[in-house]
Amino acid sequence: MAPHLRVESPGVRYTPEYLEADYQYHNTSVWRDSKGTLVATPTSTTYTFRTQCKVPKLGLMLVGLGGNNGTTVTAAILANKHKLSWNTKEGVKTANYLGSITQASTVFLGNGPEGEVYVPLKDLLPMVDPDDIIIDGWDISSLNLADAMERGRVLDYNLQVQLKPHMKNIKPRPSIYIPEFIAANQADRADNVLKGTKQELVDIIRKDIREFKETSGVDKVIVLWTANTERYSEVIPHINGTMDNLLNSIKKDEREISPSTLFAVASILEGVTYINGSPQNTFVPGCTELADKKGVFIAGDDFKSGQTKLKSVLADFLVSAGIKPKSIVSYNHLGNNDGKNLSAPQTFRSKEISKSGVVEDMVESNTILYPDGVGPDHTVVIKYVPHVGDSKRAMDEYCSEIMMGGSNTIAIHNTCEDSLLASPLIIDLVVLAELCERIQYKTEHDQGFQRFNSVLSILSYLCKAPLVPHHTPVINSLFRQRSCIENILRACIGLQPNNHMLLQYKHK
Ligand code: NAI
Ligand code: DG6
Repeated sequence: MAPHLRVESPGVRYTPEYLEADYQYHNTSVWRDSKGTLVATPTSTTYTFRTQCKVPKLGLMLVGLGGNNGTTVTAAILANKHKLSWNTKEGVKTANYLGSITQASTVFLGNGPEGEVYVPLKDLLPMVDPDDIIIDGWDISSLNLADAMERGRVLDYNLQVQLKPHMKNIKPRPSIYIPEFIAANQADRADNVLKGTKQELVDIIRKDIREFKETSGVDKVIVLWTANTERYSEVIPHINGTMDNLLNSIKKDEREISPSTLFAVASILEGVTYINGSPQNTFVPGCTELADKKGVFIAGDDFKSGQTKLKSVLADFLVSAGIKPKSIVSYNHLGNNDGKNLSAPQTFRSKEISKSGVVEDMVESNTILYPDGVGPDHTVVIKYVPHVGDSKRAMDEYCSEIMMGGSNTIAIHNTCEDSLLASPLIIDLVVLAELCERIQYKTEHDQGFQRFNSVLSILSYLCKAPLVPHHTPVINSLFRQRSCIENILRACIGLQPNNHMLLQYKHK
């Protein structure tokens, strides 16, 4: 924790190694009695959270290192690390981490003589400083990172000039390339590919991870997929339905196993957290079982960075206000390589699924508006227009039914500088996933401490299609997702969630 924040409570204990906190988890159990009446019963469970305070030296291996997101997040970390500033036509710009909740957002801590006190989210618990992250990774394109940054056309020229010396010697490792899983138009950049059976490829990726860890001197590694969107893998029980079947299928060089699943398997077998920033179903059932059995974290899917992030706010606002969205049309065009790859039907379908699913939980939450559970008409359109490059244009229309037969239309134009919105999310995914690796908990019923579930649903805020453990609801509401992060971090320091009731002011 930051030196200027201390929790004084009988249930919070600071030791040189740990921050340990007792926490009363209050919940409400709801069931229906024989007459069909809903019965709500308050429950309370005592948890103890224990967080290792020593922040490790972290290595981040990006799959798709040479892409717009890969080069941009690398550039951002280096620019912040070296405290770079650069001239633009709007004046001097300075490196920052805007868009990152861990680096640029605050949380309401409590109130006192100074009134309401807000602190940086990163001050709640010891977290990795992104400036210190060492980056490596793979790409099917051999371009070094300075040239790849230039190819991406994301960052100001004067910044690129300063970064080139720091990036020109970063060369992506050769990667796994199976053309059928991405658009055919990606073939012209695939000059850096590995050859071999699927088992041999997994073994090479595992060796790469070990070699990076040894040569870089990092204490731990996280692998994150920010490579192209793949088509969905067919889930075939005897191929990928169980851990054993998946591992055997890899040994037998089965066709229906994607590069992203091979990277996930390699990472899990190396004991390193694997995060999926794209929409494809990397985590086939066998993969999630492997992660569970190995006790390795996985998270995803698909960074929630712009148009869909706004949708997860607007849909929540409308439905929770008792206003009934009847149609949502999300159109966007973009001109980067992501857009080029998404111009193929099979890869577009992966993205269409992740961009469409984000309103389902909100529709299900309100049976007054949607008694039959049928939500609004919902259409997603993505067009590839090279001219606009990484500056994605998103245009949305929300048509809703309001009181007494009225209607309301919200039309939005949202220019999303895609990689500059996704890069801070990559940082948050990695910083929070690493923090979760240092947290253990036990309840009053448990003998010993345990880690979180291998599926890190706490990272849902950062994902369009949150991966959650079995029997756990998918929450897409951005407010609820952020509250989950805040409240788990507060629990780790023995603080209750903010209830926003302001009772302390009611009796003055
Ligand atoms: P990009 O096309 O610029 O970068 C992808 C990189 O992956 C390319 O350099 C490509 O050569 C490489 N690649 C493709 N297959 C590979 C493989 N098997 N192994 C290693 N490298 C491989 O795309 P961008 O804009 O960086 O986006 C990356 C991913 O993030 C895409 O799947 C995109 O849909 C997803 N995403 C992007 C968001 C954003 O930019 N705001 C938000 C949400 C998701
Ligand atoms: C087309 O929408 C390109 C996609 O990669 C998106 O830009 C990306 O997934 C971000 O999506 P959103 O809807 O969160 O802005």
